Amino acid sequence: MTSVWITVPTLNEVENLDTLVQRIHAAVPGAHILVVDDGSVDGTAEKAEALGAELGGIEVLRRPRKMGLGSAYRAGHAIGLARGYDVMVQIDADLSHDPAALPDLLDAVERGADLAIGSRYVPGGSVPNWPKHRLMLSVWGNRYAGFMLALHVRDSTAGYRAYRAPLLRKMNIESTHSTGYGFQIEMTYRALRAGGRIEEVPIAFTDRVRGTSKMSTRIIVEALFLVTVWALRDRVLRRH
Ligand SMILES: Nc1nc2c(ncn2[C@@H]2O[C@H](COP(=O)(O)OP(=O)(O)OP(=O)(O)O)[C@@H](O)[C@H]2O)c(=O)[nH]1
Ligand SMILES: [Mg+2]
Repeated sequence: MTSVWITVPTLNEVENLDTLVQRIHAAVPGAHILVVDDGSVDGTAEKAEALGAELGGIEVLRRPRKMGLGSAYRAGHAIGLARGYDVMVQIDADLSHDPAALPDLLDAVERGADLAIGSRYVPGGSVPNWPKHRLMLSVWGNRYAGFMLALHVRDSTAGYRAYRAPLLRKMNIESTHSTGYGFQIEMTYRALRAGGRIEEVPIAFTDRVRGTSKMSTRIIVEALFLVTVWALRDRVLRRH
């Protein structure tokens, strides 16, 4: 049977954790959860530890301060790989990514995908609550990244993913430095360059109901800047 390792990055998500864990357990009963907490001040790490003691199959990596989303995934995936898990999943803690879609992502991997992306922009995918300007920013950001890096992926900034271990190993994730959207795009780019087969699975991305967003303009600007740098380096200057 396929073993599944799920990394959940958290920064002050105590209000969402209970529901998230229950829904993950309901969707994929045998999955192991690692909460990577960056010094939350609302008791997220303590809550995660309590849930682990109560339910089992949940552990917490406590880090002292906010180190960024990319760094949280690098740490989480690396531990899952080192422990020999078959599939490494990443999911936001704020319930924007519905755990009920996990079986769809895992089915895609089971059918042969090396990376399954929970995608808002393939037929059947949606973002029901976003205001028009946010949707446009995301859609055009994705088009820019797709065009510049020849990704052929509709939603390369998506954070809801399942990686098969051999691909993740080939991607040398520890040598990435980006964070936020830039990190998701870099990982997509690396997956393709490592010869990975990517499948996009439609999801509905709902806005967080509880807690506060950590998204910032800086993260968007960083992503656009990095995409431009990678494209110039690899495509225009043809240095591979
Ligand atoms: N460990 C860790 N987790 C983080 C960090 N920044 C954000 N997160 C978590 O990453 C997930 C996504 O962050 P969000 O604040 O929801 O950002 P977003 O989904 O891009 O933006 P929204 O649409 O506004 O929610 C959530 O589970 C956060 O708690 C960080 O620096 N470290
Ligand atoms: Mg969110």
